Amino acid sequence: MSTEYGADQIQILEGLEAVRKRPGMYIGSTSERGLHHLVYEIVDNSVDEALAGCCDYIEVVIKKDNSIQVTDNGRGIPVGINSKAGIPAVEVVFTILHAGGKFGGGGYKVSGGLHGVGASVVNALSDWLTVEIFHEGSIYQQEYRRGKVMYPLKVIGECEKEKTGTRVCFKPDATIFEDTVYNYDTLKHRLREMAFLTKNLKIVLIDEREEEPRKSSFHYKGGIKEFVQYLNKGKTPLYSEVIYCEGSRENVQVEVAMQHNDAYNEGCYCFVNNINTPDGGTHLEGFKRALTKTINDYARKNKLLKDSEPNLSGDDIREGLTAVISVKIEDPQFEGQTKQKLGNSEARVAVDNVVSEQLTYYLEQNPTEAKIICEKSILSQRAREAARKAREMTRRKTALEDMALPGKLADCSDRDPANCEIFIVEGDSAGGSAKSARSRATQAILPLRGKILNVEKARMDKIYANAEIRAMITAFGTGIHDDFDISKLRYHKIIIMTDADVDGAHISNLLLTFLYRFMPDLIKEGYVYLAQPPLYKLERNKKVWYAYNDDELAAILNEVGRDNSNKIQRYKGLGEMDPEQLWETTMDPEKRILNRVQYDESLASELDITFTTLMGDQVEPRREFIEANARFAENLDI
Ligand code: TSJ
Repeated sequence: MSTEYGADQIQILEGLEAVRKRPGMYIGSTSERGLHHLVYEIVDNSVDEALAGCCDYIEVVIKKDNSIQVTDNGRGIPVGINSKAGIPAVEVVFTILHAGGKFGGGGYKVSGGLHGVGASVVNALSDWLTVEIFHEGSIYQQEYRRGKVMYPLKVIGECEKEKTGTRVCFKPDATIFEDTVYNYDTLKHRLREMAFLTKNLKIVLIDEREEEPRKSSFHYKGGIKEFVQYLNKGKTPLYSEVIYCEGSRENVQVEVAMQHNDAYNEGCYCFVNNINTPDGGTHLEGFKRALTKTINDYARKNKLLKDSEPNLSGDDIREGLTAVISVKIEDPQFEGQTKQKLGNSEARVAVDNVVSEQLTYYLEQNPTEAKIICEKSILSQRAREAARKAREMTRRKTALEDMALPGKLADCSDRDPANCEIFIVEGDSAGGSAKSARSRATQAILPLRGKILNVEKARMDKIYANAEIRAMITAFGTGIHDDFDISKLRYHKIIIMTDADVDGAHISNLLLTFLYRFMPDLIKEGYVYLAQPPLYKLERNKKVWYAYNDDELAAILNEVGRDNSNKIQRYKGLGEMDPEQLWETTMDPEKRILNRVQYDESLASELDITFTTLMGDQVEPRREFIEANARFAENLDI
């Protein structure tokens, strides 16, 4: 190392050394999540340049060795000497902790979100990093290893004077991260989100690891308006235009886009400085308050709601609503256990003001849409009232009959939920086989008849009245929605067992939709599984093999040899197996394969799309889903 380093440089190294010692403090974790966070941290800087109006193109490349290259066409990180540090501004950016943007021309970042710690942290956690700046006809370059400067900033070539921008390449340090393989879909999801949130910015993602490079390109002229259309894909909007409000109050920039569809669930997605806040916070509160008050005021003023009728509740108005709320704020405060909830009270006021003012104007200008929204809300209010009555009846009943379990349930005898599992089985005949095959102490069987109610297409009152749904609710023991209590769960494994064909996949997805909407915690806490019945049985000389997919069958055939004494049976459904086979292949905890259903918070908006795509009226997207559905489940040999 150079001996010419002064006190300043030593301090710098200590700063970055601290990052390497406790990476979790700076990027949350060193798991896959932290690894991807490095990319977002760099791209955020280019997005800030776009927000400043100085950049409209960002390219992210995953290189063959899992290093990352980010290029933008912004002004280029300043290369002039920073007077305070006595080194080029770009070197400050990469070597001084928390330098994020507070150098040079001023008036820079709004960002600095959850872990908005900047480029120096990425540098500290990279095996190597290089930066190239295109500025006034010259290409500047500097390189670092594990945060340490390799040589002073130098000019390595010339470029056209008009070409400006920044390119950063880095390779995450394999001694710090548990895994250094990038996931294309994870990056794709987040970059798409960033493109929606920054209108007119084009973001391109390229994966060079495969022979045939993959490429995704995101460019949305309509910004979050297009985000709402994307989220409503596969649903039927109640009016054609997305409603859009935009404005600035108390130093908070507010953007809201929304549109109702004919389904019954609400989806409000909130962002602060382009970062998702799944737990909501003050911006969401401001939005809800404004929406509820504005719609009620309009409905009363226009006699759509009679004086004798009660106000519409927020839930009524948000039934079937898809909304994106995006605020940009100087100093965001994050609260709650996972720091995913916005705390700044000025955001509440700002969103409330902007939405109240512009939505009132919109309703006055668009009476047809206004009427549709009010009427949908009134219908919801009536259905909610009917559902409340129905629910009270179920409650009273259960209190009286002491949790009367459904008649079709073959319960297990063990009373410790941790030992118990329940199989939700499609059809009475498979249910019968499962009942005789099961291990009675710990395995319960609940057969469901034929078609399961699609909860995306039904209102509360109908859902509560549905026999299959009531059977599941009482069997699980937890209650639903506000009454949900996971400590009352009667089985720690809820196993969906359906035929290994398209109909079976459809039924399991109807069941997953129900669980996702009514008992999401069961999925979040990992209690829900998909059974995996075999597709083939192979017999030869009284010996039997089972194959769970085509590759396995091929492998078995290779091993035992392909000749005429092989008897291959393709199972079309669970009903074709006798109880013994069903036990051996699908239910025996010692031998079976279970797939745990995944719930990824950061994918909530995507999940929503996938579920509705499947459940919606359009047949094409549904088929696509069934084929792609594997990504919900992770293979577990338990
Ligand atoms: F994170 C990072 F620093 F490594 C990084 C920054 C990475 C990438 C890919 C791009 C950038 C970046 C920074 N792109 N554009 C900028 N812009 C500035 O730093 C900049 C340029 C000019 C002025 C000015 O006031 O003239 C101010 C700033 C902040």
